[in-house]
Amino acid sequence: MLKKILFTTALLGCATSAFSATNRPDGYVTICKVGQTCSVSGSTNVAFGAAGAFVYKILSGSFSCSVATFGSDPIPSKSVKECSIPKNGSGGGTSSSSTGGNNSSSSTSSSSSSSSDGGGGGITGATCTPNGAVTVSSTIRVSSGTYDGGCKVFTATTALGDGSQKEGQKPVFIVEGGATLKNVILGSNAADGIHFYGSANIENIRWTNVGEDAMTVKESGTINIKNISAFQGDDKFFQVNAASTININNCVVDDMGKYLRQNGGTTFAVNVSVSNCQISNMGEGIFRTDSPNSTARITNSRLRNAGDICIGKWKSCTSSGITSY
Ligand code: ADA
Ligand code: CA
Ligand code: CA
Repeated sequence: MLKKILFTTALLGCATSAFSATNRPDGYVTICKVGQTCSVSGSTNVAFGAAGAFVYKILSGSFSCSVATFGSDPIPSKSVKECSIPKNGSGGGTSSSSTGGNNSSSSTSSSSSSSSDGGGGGITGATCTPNGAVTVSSTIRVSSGTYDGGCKVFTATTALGDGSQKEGQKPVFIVEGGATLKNVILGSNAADGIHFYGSANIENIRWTNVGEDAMTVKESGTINIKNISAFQGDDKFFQVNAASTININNCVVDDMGKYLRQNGGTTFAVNVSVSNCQISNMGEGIFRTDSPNSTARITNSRLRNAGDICIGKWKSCTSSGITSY
């Protein structure tokens, strides 16, 4: 919470600088503007937009800062849009005013507003473009079938919590009984995120500003998660409070204390498998447990400033196909 207050203060302090503070997400720095060619040193989650509305795409090398590159226009009413990258993420971008479109390192494939694809080994994270807003003052319960959020931005009211580090906040969504939640953007107040009771599936979910934590397993089950992005947590991304099997494929997670924490002092078995993820800026690390019965593995993923992969007494904790960037 303190970090968020400091961030906000810092942003307010910058309001008189060349670019409006809201032309990039919190914690991002502008590298070029629409119509320019810019470049990043490695695959980087680039934000494109203005006035608080952004689309994101993982790009590397040189690319054109344009609607074509990102596949959609997050805010058609603003002609000046900016491309920005996480401040302490990529090794910095350079920009040039050349508008020549002869670079091809970034594809122009679209990220349509309802797509939930991703897989296939690529790391794209979530692909939603904001498509309306929903204010959530009581938890949305998904108990069967599929709940399609239509890429709307779901923002909690204080009836659920304030998104700080206070325990006891309510989730924005509960997913249970093998149901599926997809195509959701969690807005500036994500309270206690998404809770799982039993088996559940989620896909194409973006947390713009993780609240107390992003996801919690509350009752045992198998949780399948794909195509997600999450930013700006303070402590935990994924809190696991019951024995479970967790599969995560294709994620982009930046700026948390840790990626996954089995509830402190518990010894039930959690089996977690993470693939095709980009994880950056974890204060402590990736997997933490106190349980000698739990297993974790991460494969085919990219890490930057992600701390230790394995913390605590895992039965086994392995990694392969890891690159740092
Ligand atoms: C902390 C707390 C637990 C539980 C957990 C959570 O780890 O000690 O009791 O509340 O957070 O689920 O957020
Ligand atoms: Ca907690
Ligand atoms: Ca919590």
